[in-house]
Amino acid sequence: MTKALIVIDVQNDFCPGGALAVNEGDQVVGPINEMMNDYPLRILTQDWHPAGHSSFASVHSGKAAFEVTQMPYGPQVLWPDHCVQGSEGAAFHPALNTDRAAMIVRKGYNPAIDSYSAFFENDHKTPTGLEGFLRTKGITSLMLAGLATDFCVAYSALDAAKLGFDVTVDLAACRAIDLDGSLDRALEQMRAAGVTLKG
Ligand code: VGL
Ligand code: ZN
Repeated sequence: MTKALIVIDVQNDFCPGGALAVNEGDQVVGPINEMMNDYPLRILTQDWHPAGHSSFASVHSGKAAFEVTQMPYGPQVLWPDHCVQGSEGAAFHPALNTDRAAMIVRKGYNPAIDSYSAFFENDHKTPTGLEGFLRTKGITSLMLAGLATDFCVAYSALDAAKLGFDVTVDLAACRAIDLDGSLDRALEQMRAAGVTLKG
């Protein structure tokens, strides 16, 4: 078994003071830096939207942040503007150890489609390329941590399980947005998909 650590979206905008702050989001940095010692291969993901991205409430007239709208690929939560390419908010948390990463997967750069998962855009079809990277490296087992438990971490874990990887999410190294019960739903979906929930 060859294992890899996938660190999801530990970026300033998801930490306290950021544009889409997750409660205690910065608390994941310490545990994640520690976990890096236990995995020979480490991958970071970075939410990376162009200005005016279609997931931003600001581009949908009459819609407020955290409302849901219909997109061609299904329902989409509308977010405050966040993780705009090159902005300080899109940068990794300054205390995250990024030096040890083998790969950084950027996602959400297609203006028309959001991308929560590290593997596929929200159409569930367009690949990011991460699967190919992991397979060519012989990786079969994944540990996931980061932000946010109920969106990007959960979507990544569910796709990884569907692709046949052995998947664990370390909940002590994750924090959630928790919108209208989204955390409980995500935990239930991950359990049902055979994802191991640790902590
Ligand atoms: C995320 C909402 C919008 C996440 C990213 O990283 O969980 N959530 N973009
Ligand atoms: Zn985003």
